[in-house]
Amino acid sequence: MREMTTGEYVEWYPEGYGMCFKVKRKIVDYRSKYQRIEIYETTNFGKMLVIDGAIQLVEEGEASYHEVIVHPAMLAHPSPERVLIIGGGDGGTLREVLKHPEVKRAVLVEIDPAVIHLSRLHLCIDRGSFDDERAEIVHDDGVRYLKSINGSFYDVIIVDSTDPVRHAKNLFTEDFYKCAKDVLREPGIIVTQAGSLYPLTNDFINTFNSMKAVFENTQILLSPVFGLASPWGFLVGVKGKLDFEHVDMRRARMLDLRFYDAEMHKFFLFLPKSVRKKLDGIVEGPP
Ligand code: AG3
Repeated sequence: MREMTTGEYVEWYPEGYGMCFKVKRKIVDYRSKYQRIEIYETTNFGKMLVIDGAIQLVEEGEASYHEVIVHPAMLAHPSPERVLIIGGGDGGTLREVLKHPEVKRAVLVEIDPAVIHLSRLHLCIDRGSFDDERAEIVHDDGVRYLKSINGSFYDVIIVDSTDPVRHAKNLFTEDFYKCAKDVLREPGIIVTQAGSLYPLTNDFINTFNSMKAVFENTQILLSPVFGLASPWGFLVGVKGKLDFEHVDMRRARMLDLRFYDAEMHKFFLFLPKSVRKKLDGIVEGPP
């Protein structure tokens, strides 16, 4: 259940808690073929993108999401030349991926052209990345796209989707992870947003189990994302051998970042005790 009262935007999470912002005005309210897309101007944190009632990003806080979904995985890979982004129509993930000089090609598969169009028009997120010559935009369903790829092509796959409902549901399944593993070269790495860690929902646990059934090394990353129910969880799956815990921070220092550095990398890998306890036997937590 989500509601809007004058001057406030409230997102209620299904478990009965919420996230709210004071808003000055609504800039966009558009029903595309796939979903309802809204953009608001908040009083203090820039513009906010909302899809089907779920807050996707707030301009002033988006680095705490985009830098985390991108850089740990990109830096764990020795040469991330070919990157696939599924979802990510606002362009934030693409922007961060293209900061890496190793990238030769970044393909963004977004099912809904309206998200890209409205984000480019109203948000200050992509900062020109859609026009980068290394970027290619495809409008397709993520699973269908993966099944259309012949052989192993990508080094890194980043799933920057909405919550696991409706058309995004099949991006969180074992079948999806099998297809993803097939298109990854070795070593390869996949990262997906997976939902809030408080409370730890069955959706989160199911996604973790689906990924773990396919990728021999599966890890949870968390970040205090501003605008989402913090701490937000991300899952990482590794094909072949990559040291995800000790990444090359010299490469990170060359990037122009606001949120991510060596200290934060360590922080992302620590899970709260209660979460570890709940996942006991499923997840190897840090000591
Ligand atoms: N994508 C996923 C955020 C999930 C939001 N869920 C919620 N608010 N219930 C963010 C898109 C940023 N590129």
